[in-house]
Amino acid sequence: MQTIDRSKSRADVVFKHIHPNVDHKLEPTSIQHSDVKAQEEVVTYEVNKQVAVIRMGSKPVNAVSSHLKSSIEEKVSEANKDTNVKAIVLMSAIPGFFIAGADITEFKPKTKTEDPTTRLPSRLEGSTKPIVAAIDGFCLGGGLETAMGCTARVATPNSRLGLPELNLGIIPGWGGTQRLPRLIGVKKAMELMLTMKPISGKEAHDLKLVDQLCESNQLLSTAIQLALSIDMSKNIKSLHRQDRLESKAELEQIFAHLEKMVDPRQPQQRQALNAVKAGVTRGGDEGLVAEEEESFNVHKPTAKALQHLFFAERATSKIPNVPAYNKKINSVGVIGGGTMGGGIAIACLENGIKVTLKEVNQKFLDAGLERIKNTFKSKLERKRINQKQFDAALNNLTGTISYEGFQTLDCVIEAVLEIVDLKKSVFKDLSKHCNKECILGTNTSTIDIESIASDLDCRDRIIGLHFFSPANVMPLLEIIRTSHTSNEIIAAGLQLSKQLRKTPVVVKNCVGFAVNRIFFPYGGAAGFLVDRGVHPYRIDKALKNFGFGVGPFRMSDIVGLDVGVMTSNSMKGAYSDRAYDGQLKQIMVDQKRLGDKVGRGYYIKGKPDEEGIADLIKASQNRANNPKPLKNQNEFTDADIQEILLLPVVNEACRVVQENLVYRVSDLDVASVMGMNFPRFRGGIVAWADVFLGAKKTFEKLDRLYQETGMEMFKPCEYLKKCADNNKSLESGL
Ligand code: T1G
Repeated sequence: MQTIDRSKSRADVVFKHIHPNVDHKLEPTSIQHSDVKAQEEVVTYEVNKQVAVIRMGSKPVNAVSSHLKSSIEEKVSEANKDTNVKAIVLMSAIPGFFIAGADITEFKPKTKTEDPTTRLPSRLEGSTKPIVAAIDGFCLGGGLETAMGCTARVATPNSRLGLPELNLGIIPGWGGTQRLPRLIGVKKAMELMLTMKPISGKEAHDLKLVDQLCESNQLLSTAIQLALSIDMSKNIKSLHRQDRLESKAELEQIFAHLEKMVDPRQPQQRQALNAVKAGVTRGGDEGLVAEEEESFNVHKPTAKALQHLFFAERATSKIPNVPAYNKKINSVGVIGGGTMGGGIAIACLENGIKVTLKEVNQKFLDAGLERIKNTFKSKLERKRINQKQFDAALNNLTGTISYEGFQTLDCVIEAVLEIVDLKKSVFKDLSKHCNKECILGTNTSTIDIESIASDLDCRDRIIGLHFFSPANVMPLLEIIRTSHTSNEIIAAGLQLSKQLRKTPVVVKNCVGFAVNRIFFPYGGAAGFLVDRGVHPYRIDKALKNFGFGVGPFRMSDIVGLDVGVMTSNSMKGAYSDRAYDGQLKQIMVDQKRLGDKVGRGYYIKGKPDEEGIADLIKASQNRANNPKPLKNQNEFTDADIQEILLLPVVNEACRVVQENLVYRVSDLDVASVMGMNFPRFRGGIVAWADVFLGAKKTFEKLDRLYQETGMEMFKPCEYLKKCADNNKSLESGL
């Protein structure tokens, strides 16, 4: 397996932080990571109209490393001593970024609490001369905390300000839990922290977080003017303001509501709330100490998992030997106007790409076009888009029942029925009607892509572009390369995913690709448990409690049980040894319980139907080959059920690694989170096993299940065994 050389990358530092005992010397590749030199921090100092202008230029995003922190502090101290200087402006030299936060690559588990007054924002707040933060672009986490330590803030309307720390499993640790509530009130401050979504400069100004708004080209002059107008004798520090906090009665209500809102599975949420409460009741100074204590006690596995995912998401598009793709994809042909084709067309249109929709006849074409138009109409009605965006999208849409115009297309994506011969004939046509550079994509989810193109001379341009339903919503794009797909076409696929604002995961051709392949034992294990006497609703509840939006049976209803039977048959065909041949799904289909599309599946319109499915479950149990009950199944905890369903998925993910089908193990974490809604706060399927169980325990648990059941899906694969035997993490890519 090719793996990225992490020796110079920021991901390396984080990886070592996540897996301190893992020696992970990996094969060198041609990937160019931003190297250490590119991270060198440049902080400049100049005096302009008696104002010291301090500019931060630490590429790529002004993440505050310990070095950048001390450089800023040095310059502020210089300005305070400089008798020619009356005030200070802190701004960025990097377009688009004020500060993206503390440097995550420097995070390491704390061994003791630190003095919170040594943090950058407190240092700035201690300046005797006024400091104005001039913000143009991202101002996140430690960046916003730094800006709040300044005496005042100027921002451009489109800047993005927020405290996304909870998304990394930590809490704002540089006074954010203290200063933000005092600047905008507890209610709004907690909302910003819990949603983790940044707000615009304009919204920040409306909330009085920002004192003045101006355009980019006025930023410096506006900041200088504001800085010179501040009278420090009248200034109240953000940490000590009282005037914007809600009344005592309001606060009681707000806190009571927030108590119910925080997710116990994500302890960082409660910890942020604790720190805010402490500050509001005991004052900002004591609040800083409380924040430091809460920061020190964050749940380390959750923080590790989330920080791992942050870098994993950014690594998926780095594929060795893939050249830069300098063109834009302007036009896409979509073959087939059904659910998937329609969704793909919408995704393209939403991102300014022209779409030619092709169908077999006028009736189907009209229906397909109508569905797409209706989606945009509904978006317009719900004010998700404006009239201009609506017109632009529909002007970019054309339909055809021939291949006329296909010569000029940049890319074609086939989304016809899952019938091999039909797909083959489509690609034969495409090889004739498209130009020699056109990307030829198939959205198949079950058919071997090699076989579709086996006798064509355009095999190097054929690629799998596997969207997840609804294609215009789900954030993952699986890019499948066959043994013939060229690196140029992989680059084009990555470019398409970027234009569609999706996260790509590149995977080599195999049945099920990454997501369906690794998750096929999930459904199998669920069916197996039902046949051993565990109720589907009990299983759904356990998986919901784990963090999935819905459990496997409710998911089956949403996807459609007939679709589920088709997919599991194709997986069973390819991986029969590890499949569970349960009958429940087929029995449901035979009873026309196809799921939400007919209003009846395991649930009726989403509501439990215990009585309705009782006989069907019995029928399935009677047909099962080995109805031996599992030990202690009446006492099964949520964790038992979760492990029985998810450990075989970890096992299959390890097989995918063993078979060298992905470029790095963490790609499977991203695929599981983005393609299957695996809970992000568990870090992804492999990281979950690594961080929360460890390879050895994962091996032991699977092996015990294998011994108990004799089912191959539980038999630990070679890769997993090797990691456990060698005391390596599953992410190590051994
Ligand atoms: N530290 C280190 N590296 C970072 C970084 C950070 N905070 N933010 C981004 N990078 C790297 C990233 O890995 C990538 O590297 C490159 O910059 C470009 O990023 C004290 C303790 C700002 C919205 O959570 O959300 O402050 O892959 O590809 O799409 O309480 O980056 O090129 O090698 O994502 O334009 C809180 C994290 C930190 C913000 C830009 N801050 N960053 O998105 O580019 S904790 C965050 C982002 C904190 C305080 C606590 C996004 C972005 P490479 P990119 P982008």
